Amino acid sequence: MSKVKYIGVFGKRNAGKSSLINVITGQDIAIVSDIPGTTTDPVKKRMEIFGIGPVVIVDTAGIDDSGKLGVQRVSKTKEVVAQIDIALLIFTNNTIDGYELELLTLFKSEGIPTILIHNQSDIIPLDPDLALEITQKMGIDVIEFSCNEFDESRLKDSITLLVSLMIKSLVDSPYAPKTVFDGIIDKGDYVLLVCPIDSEAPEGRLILPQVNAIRDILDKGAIATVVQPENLASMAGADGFKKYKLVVTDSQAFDQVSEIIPIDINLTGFSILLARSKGYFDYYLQGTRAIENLKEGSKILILESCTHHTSCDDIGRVKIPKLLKMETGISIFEFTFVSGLDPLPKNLNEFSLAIQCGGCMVTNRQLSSRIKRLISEKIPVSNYGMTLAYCMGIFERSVSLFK
Ligand SMILES: Nc1nc2c(ncn2[C@@H]2O[C@H](COP(=O)(O)OP(=O)(O)OP(=O)(O)O)[C@@H](O)[C@H]2O)c(=O)[nH]1
Ligand SMILES: [Mg+2]
Repeated sequence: MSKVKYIGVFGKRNAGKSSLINVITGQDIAIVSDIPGTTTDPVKKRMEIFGIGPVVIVDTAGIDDSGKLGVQRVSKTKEVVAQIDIALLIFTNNTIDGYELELLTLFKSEGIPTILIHNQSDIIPLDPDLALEITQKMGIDVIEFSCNEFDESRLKDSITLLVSLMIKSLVDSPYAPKTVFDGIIDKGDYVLLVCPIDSEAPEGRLILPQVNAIRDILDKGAIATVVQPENLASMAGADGFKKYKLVVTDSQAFDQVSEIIPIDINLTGFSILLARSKGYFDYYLQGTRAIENLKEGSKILILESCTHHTSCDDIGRVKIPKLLKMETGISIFEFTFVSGLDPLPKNLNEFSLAIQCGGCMVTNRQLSSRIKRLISEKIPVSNYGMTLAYCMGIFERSVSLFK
């Protein structure tokens, strides 16, 4: 999965998009001129921004371009929207009209964090009342900028402010990849990982969520103990499991592990941590609680994001249907399965619940576009790990540490 962030720069012709890119990169990368329509095709530049890491900045043609070729350029500019993680929309002269509003609506519907940059403020300064109104109404930050700022330290301050807003937006983004244990463990903490090695475990290796967890524990300077469920009982020290800040188990061993690990020790599952790192976690939490509203004949959508992992296949197609029936006492549900990146069914509004797999094989963006569709249709969404935990009666326990 690519960690490079894509930053799109948009605005009318001559607003200063290419100039801004040159200023941010400190290089003469993009052609700048006072002839409107200088940039014709999206131009990508890869660079490193301190605090964000590797990024690709995409310069675009002006959104107010006209004529036959102009219309084609504008449609190319709009195609860029599907690729970006953050949008910088440049405007001047305190003017936000239909062109900017159309883009703002598009960014909003795509869930793309946006920053408005009032450029050429050396000619006409930003009206602070307008900035306040935009921020209050749309929740978007507006900054005053001038690419022609000759005072180096002032220019540097403006760029620093812009970068800090970009970092904030990326962190707030619904698909911001948090690392597995962000905000949960610190340096020196002990974490106990329960990884069953049974017929479903892949040959000679661990599965991706387990590997990611171990790596993140090491990155954070914490200490991992990795154990199979059957060795758990004999591991309890004189103080039980008190030294562990957290126990993480494969969801399938929830039952067994929750019986051994005392109730005052934090316990969660790999798939729950994975779901949290991929965004929409609160939506999954609510969605899982919708299991209690299921009725005889309710339609349930099972979303498998990979097509080849046999153990996941077994969880989605066999275990979850069986456990849901046992837990709810309802014998008839109608299950529909969607594999890989196949499109969602057309009759979405007929479903009472969707259950998404951990999504360890898809990008956050792919997962996100699917979840957003479900949200817009108001379909509750749970995931494999949370549903298994719910059916085993330990859902609230497995998510309590995130409250
Ligand atoms: N005074 C002033 N001029 C600026 C500023 N930013 C850009 N310009 C000038 O505005 C003109 C257009 O700048 P560009 O960066 O080419 O604008 P653009 O948005 O990329 O334009 P297109 O590629 O034509 O869509 C150039 O002459 C720049 O020198 C600024 O902050 N202040
Ligand atoms: Mg340009």
